[in-house]
Amino acid sequence: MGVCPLARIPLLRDNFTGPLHPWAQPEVLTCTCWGAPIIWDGTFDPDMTQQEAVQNLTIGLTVFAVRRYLVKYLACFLETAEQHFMVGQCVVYYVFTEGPAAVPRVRLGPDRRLRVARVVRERRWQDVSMVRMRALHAALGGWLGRCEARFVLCVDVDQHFSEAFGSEALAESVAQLLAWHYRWRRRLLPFERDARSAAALGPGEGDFYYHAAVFGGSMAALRQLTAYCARGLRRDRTRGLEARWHDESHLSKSFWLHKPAKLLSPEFCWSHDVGRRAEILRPQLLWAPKEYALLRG
Ligand code: 2GW
Ligand code: MN
Repeated sequence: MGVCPLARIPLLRDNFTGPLHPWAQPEVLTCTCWGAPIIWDGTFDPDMTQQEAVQNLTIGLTVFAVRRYLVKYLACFLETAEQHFMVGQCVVYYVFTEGPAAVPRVRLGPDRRLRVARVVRERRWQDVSMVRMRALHAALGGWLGRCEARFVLCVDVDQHFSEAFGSEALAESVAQLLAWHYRWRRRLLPFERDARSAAALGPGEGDFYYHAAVFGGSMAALRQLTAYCARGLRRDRTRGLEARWHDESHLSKSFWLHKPAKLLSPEFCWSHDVGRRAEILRPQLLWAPKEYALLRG
C-alpha cells in the first residue's frame, strides 16, 4: 500500500477536521530509523489513502474468540468493525473459535463476509493467547493462505472500533505501538530479558514495544512472523520457559529481526486507562476494560 506523502511531514495536522486540543504537542516520531512510517492521525489523508486502495483489494481481519471471550466480546467487536473498519472495501472476518454455533449473527455490509474456523479450547489462559500464533501459522499455510485477502490484520477480540480504521494501516508488515509504553525509554521496555528464552533481547536490542493486539501484513510476511513466534514459543515450552508477556514477547523479538514496514501509533489501539495524552486525538480502536480477575480463572 503506497504511503501518502503527508506521512513524511512531521505531524501535519492542517487537514484535521475535529477539534484540535489547545495543548496538543506535535512532537511525535513519524518515521523509524529504518525508514518505516509511523502512522498518526493527521499524518495521512483519509480520502487519498481510500482512493489509492480502490483496486478491489480484499482485507482480512482475524480474531480469536474462545471460552468466555466468545459471548463477552465478539458481537461488539464485529458490530463496531462494520461501522469503522475499512468501510467501502472488501473485508473478510476470520473468526477462530471452539464454538461456531455461538458466533453472533451480525448484519454485514455489501462486500463483507465472515468465515469461521474451529480451534480447540486450551485449558490454561496463557495457552489461549499463545496458540494463536500456531493456529494462525497453520491456517496461513493452508486454507487462510489460499483465501482472497491481500492484507490481513490479526487482532485481539477484547476491544471495539470507535473511529475510521482504514487502509492507511496496511503495509507488507505492520506493527502496533503499545499504548502504555510508547513514551518509555528503550532500555526500560518490558522485553524478555532471560537469555535462555527464544524471545530474549539483550541490552541495546529491541526497537519498540509492540502490542500483540494488532499486527498484520501480507500473507507471506505473516507466515514468516507467525512461524518465528510459534517456533520460539515451542522451543521455550520444551525448555520449561515462558516469556514474560507470552506471544507478545516473541512478537517484539521477531519485529526486531525483521523490521516492520509500517508502525501504527497508539491511537490505533488505545486505552483510556493510560490517561489523557495530548498527541492522542481520535483513537480508532479501544481496549475493553480489563477484567482479569474474572476472566483469567
Ligand atoms: C486470555 C487470558 C485470560 C483469560 C482469557 C483469555 C482468552 C483470550 C480467552 O479466554 N479467550 C480468547 O479468545 N482469548 C483471545 O486471546 C482473545 O482474542 C483475546 O483478545 C486474546 C488475548 O487475550 P487477552 O485479550 O485477554 O490478553 P491481553 O489483552 O492482556 O493481551 C496482550 O497480551 C497477551 C499475552 O498475555 C497477548 O499477547 C495479546 O495479544 C496482547 O494484546
Ligand atoms: Mn486483549
